[in-house]
Formats: sequence, C-alpha cells, structure tokens
Amino acid sequence: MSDRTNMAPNDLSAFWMPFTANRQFKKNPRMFVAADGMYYTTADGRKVLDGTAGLWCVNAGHNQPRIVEAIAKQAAELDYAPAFQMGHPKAFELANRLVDMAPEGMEHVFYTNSGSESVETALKIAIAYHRARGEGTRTRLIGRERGYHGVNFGGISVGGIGPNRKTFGSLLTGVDHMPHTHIPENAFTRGQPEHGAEIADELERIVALGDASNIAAVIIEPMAGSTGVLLPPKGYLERIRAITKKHGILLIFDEVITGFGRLGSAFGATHYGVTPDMMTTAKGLTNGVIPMGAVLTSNEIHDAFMQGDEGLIELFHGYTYSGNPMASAAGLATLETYKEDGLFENARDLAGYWEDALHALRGLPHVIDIRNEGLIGAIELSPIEGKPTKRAFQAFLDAYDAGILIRTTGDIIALSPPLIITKAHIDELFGKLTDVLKNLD
Ligand code: PXG
Repeated sequence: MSDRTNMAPNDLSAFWMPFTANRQFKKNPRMFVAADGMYYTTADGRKVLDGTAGLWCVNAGHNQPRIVEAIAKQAAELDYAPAFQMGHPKAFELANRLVDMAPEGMEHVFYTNSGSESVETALKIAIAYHRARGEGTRTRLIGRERGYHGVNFGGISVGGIGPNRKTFGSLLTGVDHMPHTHIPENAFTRGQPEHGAEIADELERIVALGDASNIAAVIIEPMAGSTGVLLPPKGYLERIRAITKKHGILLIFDEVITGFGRLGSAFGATHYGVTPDMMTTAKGLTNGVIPMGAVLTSNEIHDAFMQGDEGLIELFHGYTYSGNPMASAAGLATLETYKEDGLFENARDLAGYWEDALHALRGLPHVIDIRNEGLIGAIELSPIEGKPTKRAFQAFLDAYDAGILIRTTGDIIALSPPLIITKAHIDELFGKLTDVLKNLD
C-alpha cells in the first residue's frame, strides 16, 4: 500500500494559505513531504537545500534526533498541563536556561506561542508596567518604518509595512514610527554599515512632540529581517538605547529572527552589545518544530508587578498553551542541541566564508545591493518596470526548480540557512543561485 502522507492531495481548495498567492500556488503547488538536516524532499522526490531554515526558524537543521526524541518522550509522559494556576517542571527549567543565555539583566520569561503573540505580550507589559509604577499616562508606542512585528493588531500598528496595515481598519491609536535605516550610501556593505547612526536622533523629535510622559516603549528589530535584511548602522542601536534610557522609555528588541544564533551569538542584543528592557522571541526557540514564543524582561519590569496582595493575579494575560509541555520539551532539546553541537560558534566561524560567497554575486544581472551579517544574506534586485516583486519571485521559482529554497520579499532575496551548514552547502547554495541569477530575465 502506498504511504498516503507522502502523496499530494488532489483537492487544495479548503486550506486558505497564509501570506501566499493562493490561486497561483494551487495551480502549480510546491509540496515538501520530508526533511533531514539541510535538505527538504519534495512530493516528486527531489532534494531541496534549505537556504532559509524554513521561515528563519529551523536553526538546528531538520529532524534533529535530540528534538525528535524529546517530543516523542514528552507526548507519552505529560501531553498537556493547564497553564494557569498550575505548572510543570520543564517550563521552569526552560525559563532558567533562557535567562542563562540571555544578556545580563534579562531575568524573567513570559511564554507565548508565536512571534506575533510575543510582540502583543511585550507591548501590553510595557503599558501595564508604567501604570503599575504610577505613570499611567505612558501609553504611546513607537515602532519603525519597514519594521515587522508579526500580524496581530499591536504588531501591525507598530510595524512599518504598508500592505500589512492598509486593509485592517484603524489599528492601535497612539503609535508613532521612526524612519528606517536603509539608505543608498550603504549599498554593498559587508556587515554593519558606516552611515546612518544619526537616524536614531529622529526619536528625539518624536519624543519632543509626544512628550516622554506619554510614551511607554520603543520596539525595533536589532536587524530588520522580514523587510529585506536592513542592518543597524554602526552606533545606531547605542543611540536608541541612550535616548530611551534618558526619557524613561522602555526599549523592546524584537529578536524573533535575531535570537538563537542567527548572527553568531545567542541574541542580537549580545551580538551588538546593546541590552534592551525586553526581548521578544519565537522561531529558533523550539527550532520551529512546536510553536512557542517567549518574552524576556528585566527584574525591574517584573518586580513592578509583584506588589500588593500575594493571592491576586498580577498580570491579566496569558495563553492556553503558554509554556506547553511539548513546546517546553522541544525548547530544552533545541537549546541543548545549540550548545552541545556548538551551532552558534559554527555560525560565527562560517560567517566570513558566507559573506565572501554572497558578495561574489555582485555584478550578476539586476543585482543592485548585497548585505549580510552572521548567517544572513540579502541580494536586492532591480524591479521589472511596473511589476515590482515579479523578478525576485521568478528567482524563487527558478531556485526551487534548481534545488534550493530561498525567500523573497519585494525584490529582495533573503537567505538564512540552518546553523548546521557547512562550506560545501554554502558552495552548493551560491553555485545554484548564481546560475539562477545569470538566467533571470
Ligand atoms: N517579529 C519578527 C521580527 C518577525 O520576524 C514575527 C515577529 C512574527 O512571528 P510569528 O511567529 O507570529 O510569525 C516575525 C516573523 C520572512 C518571514 O520570510 C518572517 C517572519 C515570518 C514569516 C516569514 O521574512 N517573521
């Protein structure tokens, strides 16, 4: 008998796919049916090299034995435990491990199920924190153009992507946006760009206009991933930190992509040496295997809530699956894999080789910028006139046919492979991508 799980279904209409051109996809579907290490297997039996760690999440590679075993064992031992007014040991253990690997000052962990929920949680904690301290007028939130903070209402409100906001009504009120840091002078920079630290000073103007006494938090990605790998200019994050501190405004780093080794250290905060007041995480926390997110906060924030009657709930927030046993087991096994297999070190060690291979694409047709940091790379293509996104999407389709998985956003190709990658995989990825770009219209 054939294995039905490996067969492509013949009716694709019921599943309304996320962030996908549904009608186009269903006319010519692309299906993965298996994965191992650095490779996917397609429904028609081809191997595809994973150049994007799924969606920036499978940092330890696919089907990692430790994680597979931990999940199987957990499912048989304790499948679910109530998240409210009850606990189970692994959620506490994972929180301790996260605090151990986080920059000094991040002392507490609030669990969620995704990056989007981590963002909502952090924004709510920020507003409630100021209120708990008697500064209840601090409710305004500041995000940034071209920022991505997930798809829930808070996240799209502070986020800076037009199409993600345009059709969803009035969003949150009381939100301002700083300008993004992506400027033409920095084209083809390797690593952090030289120009643009002063863009951080726009925050001073926003604060002057809205008044610090009304502002709760600033949220930014240390490095903006989703909108095409936009790196912080040298000195920029330090200035943002100084300005927020000066005005008593909380700084939230959205580390959903930059967390868990992507830049060659545990977090963007560690990599850039700038510590925020809160960090939002997800994705690589569980290797993408079981959905889970976590918000890390300072003692000061946490302790502001731990006042008054001990018998009362301090924060009216949480999810049915906060700290779920299966996710906690996956998280513990994932963090152990990062450590035991030295994956953050591997990312750091290979970053130079990766950078050279990536920048060797300069000069290929349509390539107008290349940028990189850690095991992240972006190749920006000139758009086809009057048809933005089409050229990069064609590159994505051609790459899939050639046996490599890449991501595109606008006309930018983004690469973010699993951290288990080797030099041979890097050669394969860029060899095939070079052929794709050479033949692109
Ligand atoms: N914050 C950041 C910085 C993200 O990158 C989220 C929040 C939302 O996470 P969830 O788990 O709710 O999706 C993200 C997600 C891409 C891509 O191709 C990026 C994300 C998700 C899917 C695709 O760039 N980032």
